[in-house]
Amino acid sequence: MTHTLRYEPISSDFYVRTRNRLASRLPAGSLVIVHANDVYPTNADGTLAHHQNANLFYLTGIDQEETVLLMRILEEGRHEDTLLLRETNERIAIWEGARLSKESATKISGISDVRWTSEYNGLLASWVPQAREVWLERDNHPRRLTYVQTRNERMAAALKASYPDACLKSLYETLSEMRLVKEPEEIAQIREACRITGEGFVKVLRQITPGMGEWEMEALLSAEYLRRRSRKFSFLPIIASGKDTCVLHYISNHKVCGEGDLVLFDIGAEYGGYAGDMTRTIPAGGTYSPRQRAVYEACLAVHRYARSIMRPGLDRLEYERRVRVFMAQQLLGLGLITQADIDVKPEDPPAVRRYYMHSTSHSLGLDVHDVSPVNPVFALNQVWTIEPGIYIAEEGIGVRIETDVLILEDGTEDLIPNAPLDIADVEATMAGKA
Ligand SMILES: [Mn+2]
Repeated sequence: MTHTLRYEPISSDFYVRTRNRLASRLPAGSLVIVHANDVYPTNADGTLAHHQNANLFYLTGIDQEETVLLMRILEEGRHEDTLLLRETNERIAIWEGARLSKESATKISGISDVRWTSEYNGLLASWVPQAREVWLERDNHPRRLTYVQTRNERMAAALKASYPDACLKSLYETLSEMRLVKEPEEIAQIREACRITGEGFVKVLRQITPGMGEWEMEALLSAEYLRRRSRKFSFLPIIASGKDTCVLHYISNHKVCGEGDLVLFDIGAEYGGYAGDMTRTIPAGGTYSPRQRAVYEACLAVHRYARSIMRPGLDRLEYERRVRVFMAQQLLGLGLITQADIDVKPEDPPAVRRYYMHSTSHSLGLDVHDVSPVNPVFALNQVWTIEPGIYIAEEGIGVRIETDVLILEDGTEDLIPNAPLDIADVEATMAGKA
């Protein structure tokens, strides 16, 4: 069988169920409008690669620019869905390759009413005035960039101008709640993204030697990911040696690593639109120094503690607080903070943030930092990262250890079990003994 996509797509049943669930959460008389993300220009006639709007992909499985989903919610959650596609023609086929036909779009999404985007304005003219509420895709993430107007925001503004009486609502909260809990089909995709992420890393780990460029390690990883049918890194990879292990979002990957350096890899492969996300911190020369070993062991103890308390029913902010309390003891043991620092506020010592300035866990899914409510309660079938770090800038030692876990009834499953975690396993892998 020939693949039409690089990845194995989720079956249309999933997208049908997802739209049913969304419809059941919205009042009758609602109109839902979700657009694809824009293709962003660079310079001259250049563009960035298209990156699909995660909510459109979540509701349709369609990974093509200029796509629009319209849903009309009738009584008792019944709904009529329409998919609008960029009309394909011979010229587009010659220059860019075939675009989706109406039939193939139906097969992917389970939506039978597929039309070309030329019908869009006519449909809006008849459906918007009838709708009691118009629900739009808005990115309300507190840390989103706001200096670029997204396609969804631009269309929202145009809609407001054309239909000033329409009651516009945001889908953000509802879709964030839905996406926090993963369906079995999504877990399978994330599992594959994580498998690729870990397997590719282990292959590369065996080839690292002092004198290698961070960019060379990035090239090796990219090859391992792409040959496993990932389309790209799920985020810009951080491959930081020496003092840059303490730079949280170092992405230039331009240095040569030295004999005694640690190298921090914060990397992930995407698969079928879903993200993997892992961090390992390894000794370039194959053996940790005594101080590097002590910091690594402390970070690993926090990692294990965090994993041991993550379970259904615990809310995220309380979890993060407990991890910081545990971290305080490790920082004390390393001589980085004092008992007096802890005594200032034992239930959440502020001194911890001197060496550990980010949070331990974020939800993972279609987005690397997946959308979720502000303080979610951990529950079955959520996927979270666990990524404590200790950053000692004055010593040039930064260690972060991250894996992705699926929340089970009474604990968690590590989705990247094959990447070495213990010092002995890291060193044995690098020595070619594991
Ligand atoms: Mn992460």
